[in-house]
Amino acid sequence: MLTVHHLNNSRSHRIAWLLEELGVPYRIQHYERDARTGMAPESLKAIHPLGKSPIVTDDGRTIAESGAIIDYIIRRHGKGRLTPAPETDDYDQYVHWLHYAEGSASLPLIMKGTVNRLDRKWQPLKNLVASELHLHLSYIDTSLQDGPFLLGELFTAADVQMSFVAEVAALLVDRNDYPALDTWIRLLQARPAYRRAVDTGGDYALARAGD
Ligand SMILES: N[C@@H](CCC(=O)N[C@@H](CS)C(=O)NCC(=O)O)C(=O)O
Repeated sequence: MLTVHHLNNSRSHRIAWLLEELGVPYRIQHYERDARTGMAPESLKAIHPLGKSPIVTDDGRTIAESGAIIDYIIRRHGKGRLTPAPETDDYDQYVHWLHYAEGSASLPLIMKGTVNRLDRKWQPLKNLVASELHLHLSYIDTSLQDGPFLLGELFTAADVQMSFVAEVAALLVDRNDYPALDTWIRLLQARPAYRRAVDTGGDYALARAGD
């Protein structure tokens, strides 16, 4: 059976949620962040050398990196669900969002959390990060204008992958400044499969961010 190596309050929530959406059986192996540093325990490095969450193991395979994991689950277990057909233009957009989430959108979010702690002499860097963050959140917000999902009427695994960006953003900016993004993430969080993943994964503080 597929195992989700799940760190509390982390990106791996998305993987449990996707599996719940698909009705694919899985089990969760829980890992706890260090209370002081927030880092994953060393035991996760025994599963994959990077020791970051999420990781899945399945039928002798070990897959790390959330976009790659989502692609793996959709290809091997999805039976054509939650993805556009590969020959369509929608599929090109779907792949864009799968990569964009961690390849581009996450960086200003991580930077913002870090530079917030720096003193005033770092103001030029803080301004740059704030401007980049606004660029990305505005882009996502505009892309959702015709919603309700990233691909319009079609809910896909790209919404699952991108959800983490909106949830972290709620900790760093006023989500009311990005109304389409705010409506979208509330819609996603209300899905029964999302709620079931919170139940199986344990406390997920980001599910409450923005309330
Ligand atoms: N781009 C990676 C990021 C993985 C990542 O940094 N995961 C965080 C959890 S959200 C983690 O494991 N943090 C604990 C640590 O770095 O020790 C992905 O999408 O899988």
